[in-house]
Amino acid sequence: MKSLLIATNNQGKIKELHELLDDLGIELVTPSQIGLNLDVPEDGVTYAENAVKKAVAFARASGLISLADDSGLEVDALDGAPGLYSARYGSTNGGKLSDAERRKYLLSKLQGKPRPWTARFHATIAIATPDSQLQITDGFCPGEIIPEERGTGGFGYDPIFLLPEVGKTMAELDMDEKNRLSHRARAVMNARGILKELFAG
Ligand code: ITT
Repeated sequence: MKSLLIATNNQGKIKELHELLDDLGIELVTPSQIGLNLDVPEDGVTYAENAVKKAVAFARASGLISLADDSGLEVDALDGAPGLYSARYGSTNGGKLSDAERRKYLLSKLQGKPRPWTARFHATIAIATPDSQLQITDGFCPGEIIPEERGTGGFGYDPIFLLPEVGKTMAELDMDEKNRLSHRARAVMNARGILKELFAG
C-alpha cells in the first residue's frame, strides 16, 4: 500500500490530521517516522505558496504523496497580523518564542484596542505527488481573541481563540469538536476526495 506523508513538523497538526484522515484506510507517515529531517523556508507571500513549497519539497525528498498545511491566525484589529507569520510572531534573531510566549505577545499588541477582537484561523492544505502534481484546499474558522487563557487542549493560539457560537475556546474543545469546527478540519474535508482519488489506483 502507498503511504501518505504528513509533511509537517508540528506535533499538534500531526495529531489532528491523524484523526481527520485515519478512516480513509491510507497509511499515514510522518517525516520523523521515515527519518526525513527537512526544514523548508516559508518565504512565500500566501498560505498557498508556502503550503505548496512544503508539500513539493517533502514529496520530492520522500518519493511519497505528501500533504502540507500552512495556516495562521488573522486578527482584524492588527490588520490581519500575525497571519502568514503566526508561527514566527514576536521572534527575533535570538530565537523563536514558545506558543505561550507568542500568545502573550499577541495580547500585548491588542492592549488598548476596543473589543471584541474579531479574528479568524485560515488553513491551506496542499497535496503534492512526487512528480509535482498539485491540489490545494482552504478552510476558515471565525472567532475572537479573548484576554484570558481558557482550556488546555489543542496548540498554538487555541487558549485565547473563542468560538462565540459555541461559547468555548479552541483549547476547551475536545478533539472531535475541534475536528468538526476548525479551519484545518474544513480544509481537510475538501482534501479527502482528492486523496481518495489519488490512492484509488
Ligand atoms: P509546519 O510548517 O512544519 O507545518 P508550523 O507550526 O511552522 O509547522 P505554519 O507555518 O503553518 O506551521 O504556522 C502556523 C502557526 O499558526 C502555528 O505554529 C500556530 O501558531 C498557528 N496555528 C495554526 N493552526 C492553529 C490551530 O489549529 N490552533 C492554534 N494555532 C494554530
